[in-house]
Amino acid sequence: MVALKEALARNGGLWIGCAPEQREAPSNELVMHQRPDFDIGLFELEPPLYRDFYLGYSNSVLWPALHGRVDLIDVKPRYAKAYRDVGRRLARLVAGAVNDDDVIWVHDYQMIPLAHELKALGVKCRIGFFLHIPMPDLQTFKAIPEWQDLARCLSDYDLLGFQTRRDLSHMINIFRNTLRGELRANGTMGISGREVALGSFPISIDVAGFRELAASGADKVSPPPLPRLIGVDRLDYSKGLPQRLAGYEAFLETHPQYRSRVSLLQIAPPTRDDVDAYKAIRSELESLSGHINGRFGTVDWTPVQYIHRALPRTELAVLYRLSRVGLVTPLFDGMNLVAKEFVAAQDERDPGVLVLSQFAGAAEEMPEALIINPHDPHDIAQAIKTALDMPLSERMKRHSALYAHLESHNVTRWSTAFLKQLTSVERIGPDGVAP
Ligand code: ADQ
Repeated sequence: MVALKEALARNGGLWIGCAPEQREAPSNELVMHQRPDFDIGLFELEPPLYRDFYLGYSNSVLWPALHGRVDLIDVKPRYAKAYRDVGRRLARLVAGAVNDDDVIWVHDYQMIPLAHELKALGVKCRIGFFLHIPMPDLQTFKAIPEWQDLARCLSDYDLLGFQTRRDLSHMINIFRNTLRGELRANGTMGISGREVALGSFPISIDVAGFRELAASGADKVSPPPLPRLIGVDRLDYSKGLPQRLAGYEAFLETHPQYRSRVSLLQIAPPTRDDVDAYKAIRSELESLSGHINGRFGTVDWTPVQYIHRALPRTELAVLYRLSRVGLVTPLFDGMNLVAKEFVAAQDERDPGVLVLSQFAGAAEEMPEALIINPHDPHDIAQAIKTALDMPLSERMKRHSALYAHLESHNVTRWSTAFLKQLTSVERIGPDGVAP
């Protein structure tokens, strides 16, 4: 979160986050770390509470539900309780660290109840929330047993930010139907006697910085022997990895002239390994890449190279730059920064082509990518073929349009736009009147 760190360093402020390690006897205070640019305050949780809050409610209920995978929701009353307990506990710690004229920017689905709990403690700051992952439609949202509580907690923020217009319209519909929210002409909603501002704020990257990282690193590396397709994703079921491999298999099957002429590099570091659904995706991917290599590979050619770990950023930037095709095929994704990194990393004199899922938030902003349906392997196969055959002039045209958009919509613009709107919201006390 380079942009947030920059914004904090610029304006002064405190970064509050969960401690990387849990303790049997957690501190009842924020554990402060003083730094020259901005201070950090960490909150600690005992291991069972952390498990139920983070692996449980956050990542076995909210993550699958908000990504439309209601079949993967694992409902346990103790998960929901831990989630609310953590919100209450964190609110007490935050309340002791802020003044009324501070603004608080809360990030992501793990922290939805925070504004509600802070306001219950009498905190009068302006509080904004940004959801990094999708907001699904009303019917999907209702699969979360606590959906009404969550909708109410969301309505306690002063400003709600989403990645896309798609997510924003889902939130508006949820508020309309569950809390009788009324949309005003200025885009705010009137809910239970107070005004909630909402907007779409597509997140981005440090575009020029990433381009520079890729360009300077690539000078020291020789290009791969074959045109390379690249995929870079946390190993998560929302990222459409099996579907991507099925698309690549369909491509090799229907275009035998490309066998031994391309390779696919898939980098997928482990994440949330303790959740069952993540163990399943790991073994599925290993077996699919083994299947493709067994079916098409030769003594001299391995069709799929699969790396199951994180790589340093510079190395990643260079790998993107030296790849002919970027494959970003999530089934559902808030934004997907890999799509933006791939474009930023390209050499504009000989750019690679981005193949992008219609269900990634990034697709709203990147129409010059080859947009595909990740559920259709033949669509992916066709896009791979189109990308590999695309003449230089068309690659340059598409890349320059994508790059120009990213350059003018970088991550600093994202954080500045959100904070500007949050600081302009009128401050309203918990009783609904301006203090
Ligand atoms: P993520 O689901 O983590 O983020 P994404 O936006 O693609 O998804 O970001 C992943 C980041 O991790 C990228 O910066 C990528 O470079 C890095 N990464 C992935 N694999 C890596 C590897 N092997 N080694 C090193 N780095 C690796 C959530 C939402 C997204 C949203 C972001 C930001 O799910 O939709 O775009 O937050 O809001």
